[in-house]
Amino acid sequence: MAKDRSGSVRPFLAWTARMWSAVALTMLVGGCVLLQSRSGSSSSARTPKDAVVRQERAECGRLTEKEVKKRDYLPPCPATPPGLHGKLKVREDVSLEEAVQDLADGVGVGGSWAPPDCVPRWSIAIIVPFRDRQPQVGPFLYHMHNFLQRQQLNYSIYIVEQEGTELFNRARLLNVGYLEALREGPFDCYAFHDIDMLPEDDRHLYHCSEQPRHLAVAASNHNYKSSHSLVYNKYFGGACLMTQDHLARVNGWSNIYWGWGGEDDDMWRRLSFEDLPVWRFPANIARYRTIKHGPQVVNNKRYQTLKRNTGRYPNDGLSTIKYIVKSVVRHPLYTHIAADIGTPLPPS
Ligand code: BGN
Repeated sequence: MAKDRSGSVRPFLAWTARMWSAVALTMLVGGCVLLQSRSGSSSSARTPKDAVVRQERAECGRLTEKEVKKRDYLPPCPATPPGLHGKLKVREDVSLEEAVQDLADGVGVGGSWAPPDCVPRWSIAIIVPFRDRQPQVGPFLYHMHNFLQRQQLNYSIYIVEQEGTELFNRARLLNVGYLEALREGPFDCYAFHDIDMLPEDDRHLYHCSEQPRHLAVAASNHNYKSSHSLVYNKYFGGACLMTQDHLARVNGWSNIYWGWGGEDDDMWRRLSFEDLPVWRFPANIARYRTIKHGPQVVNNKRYQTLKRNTGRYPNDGLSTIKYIVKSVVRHPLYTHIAADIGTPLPPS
């Protein structure tokens, strides 16, 4: 699927056409407030879900065919975005209201955006697993919208919240976010992004390539020690980028890690089994400020579970996840998906 667009892999015209259908689609889907309840597993509910999406598009569409055509005349965005700042200030004190006031005018309802004056090189879905972190929503959205817009990306932000009181299952939420975003895409690139990770340099370009990419190389919670050497080289947590093709090959994320830790190591293993080496930007650019938060409940079984991953991933992931989408609400700066993602299996 998505090839590196900086190369000459694809004929320019085909690329332009595909990119614009993605832009148009994102804008059409992003244009309304939607509250609904539907159930689904990744495989069984395909047809009814697609029918719902088609209906939403019909009801919420804002761009006329003529308007979409007009955008065909725009030039492609430059390979190096012209408005980058380099090192960024991170503001942890922005309220959601302030972020909305500052940014909502230019952003499509549901948190979608595309540069108005050029054809973006990449479309990207930002998928954020979430529970009990309300104070971090404002700083995250404020920072990320500014950051992604300066990179001239076509993006949509999805915050996926776990319903109920079970232990947090980050990886299931990532699978849900991916499958739901895919229905509105496809996007060239999927970012799996913790809400407390704020990039500190906008030369850290969010784009995909043939290899999966780890983003959160050096973070303040690890005193900016690079994961190449000082944290541990197989670190894949915090924030990463993958394509639809990568996700299909590894069957997405494991569903069986309840509580903190291990699910990112499991993904690393999946990628190694598929001979997909991970790449990273240098640590002086791939830097993140981590917003402080309370303690998390650790998954004490994570080492055990991880050891059992000796290739079991075809039977644990996107193909097997069962979940119920409780609501999808298009807020001014993000789409909120609330999901029932089930419970852990009782110990056998
Ligand atoms: C690791 C965790 C990761 C987590 C990072 C954050 C484990 C499993 C045993 C290897 N992994 O230790 O899940 O993202 O810390 O620093 O605990």
